[in-house]
Amino acid sequence: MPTYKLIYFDVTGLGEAIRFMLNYCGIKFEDVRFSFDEWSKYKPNMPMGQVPVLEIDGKQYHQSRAIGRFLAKKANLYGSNDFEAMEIDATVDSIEDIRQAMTLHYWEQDPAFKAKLKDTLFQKLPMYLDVFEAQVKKNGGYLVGGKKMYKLLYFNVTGLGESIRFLLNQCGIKFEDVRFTSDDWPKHKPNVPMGQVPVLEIDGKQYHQSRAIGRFLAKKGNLYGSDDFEAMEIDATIDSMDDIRLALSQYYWEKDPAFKEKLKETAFQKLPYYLDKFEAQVKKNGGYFVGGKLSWADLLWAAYFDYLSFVLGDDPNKDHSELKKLVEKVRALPNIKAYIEKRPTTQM
Ligand SMILES: N[C@@H](CCC(=O)N[C@@H](CS)C(=O)NCC(=O)O)C(=O)O
Repeated sequence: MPTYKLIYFDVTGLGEAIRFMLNYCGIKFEDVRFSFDEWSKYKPNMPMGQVPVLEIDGKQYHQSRAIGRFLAKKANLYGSNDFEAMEIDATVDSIEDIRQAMTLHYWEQDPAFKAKLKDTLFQKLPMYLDVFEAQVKKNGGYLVGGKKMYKLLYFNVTGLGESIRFLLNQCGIKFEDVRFTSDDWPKHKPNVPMGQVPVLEIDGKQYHQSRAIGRFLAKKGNLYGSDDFEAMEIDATIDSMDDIRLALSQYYWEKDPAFKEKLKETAFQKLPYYLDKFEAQVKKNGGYFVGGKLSWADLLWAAYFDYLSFVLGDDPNKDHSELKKLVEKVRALPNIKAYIEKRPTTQM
């Protein structure tokens, strides 16, 4: 885990947005604050003799907006595409223009010049506020991009839908959790892309395939690793989890007794091998499946817990202490815990 240190005065000013973003990203950081009297001690050691400065693993990064942009990308707060990113840049720059006008006026010592700066500021300010107000109104309560409407369509069970519910909750995305019974299913089947669910609707457009949806949300929630290598490891882990889920599902739902027995044999031969491999992986990665930190893979395994417990009639992780601890840890995450407490009780 990189170590972060933010160096700034003990005021809000230009440092506060960075403190907000670090907290929003869940990044632990040392919040180095000093008084104006102490500034001369720090100044010679800062890249442009100014703060805020963010130190990551001892390397210094400066310019508040460059730092902000870096963190915004990490937290998925930099729009959905290059156009939205440009709108965000423009908005941040306009906010900075008006903040600078305020700062110039406020700190000016010469009374005549201060009055002039005040005039300029108070001529500009209403226009800026009106534009920001209109922008937020137009964008459904946000400065850029607006709020998307999410709707998840799935059976009233955990199954393949549950990890998507976990991801949506973990990302703090509000969604309509549409759950239907098997009796209602024939009504829905003709209206979804491949006649299967889960389906995620975003602003009325339907997206299908649970892993495609999961990957999309994992990227949004910063749960898809730190680079392409970690993303590939997460994909491989998810695919292995799905291999074993599918083997168990095929056996469980098979009606032909002879075939069911055969499928059971195959699945139960595979299961300990998969669990041992997963256990070793979590042990090697400091209590998580990939990269020593929370990812989509951890959420998926914790979400499969209910379905696998139902199919096996037992806790799938009972003989694997690392997996057991991981599942407990994920299910204790504040957003996941709150969701589990309020979700409907289902048969599986
Ligand atoms: N590969 C698909 C599989 C989807 C799937 O098998 N969905 C099942 C529910 S878990 C379904 O829709 N069954 C009803 C049907 O096929 O009519 C995914 O991961 O989304």
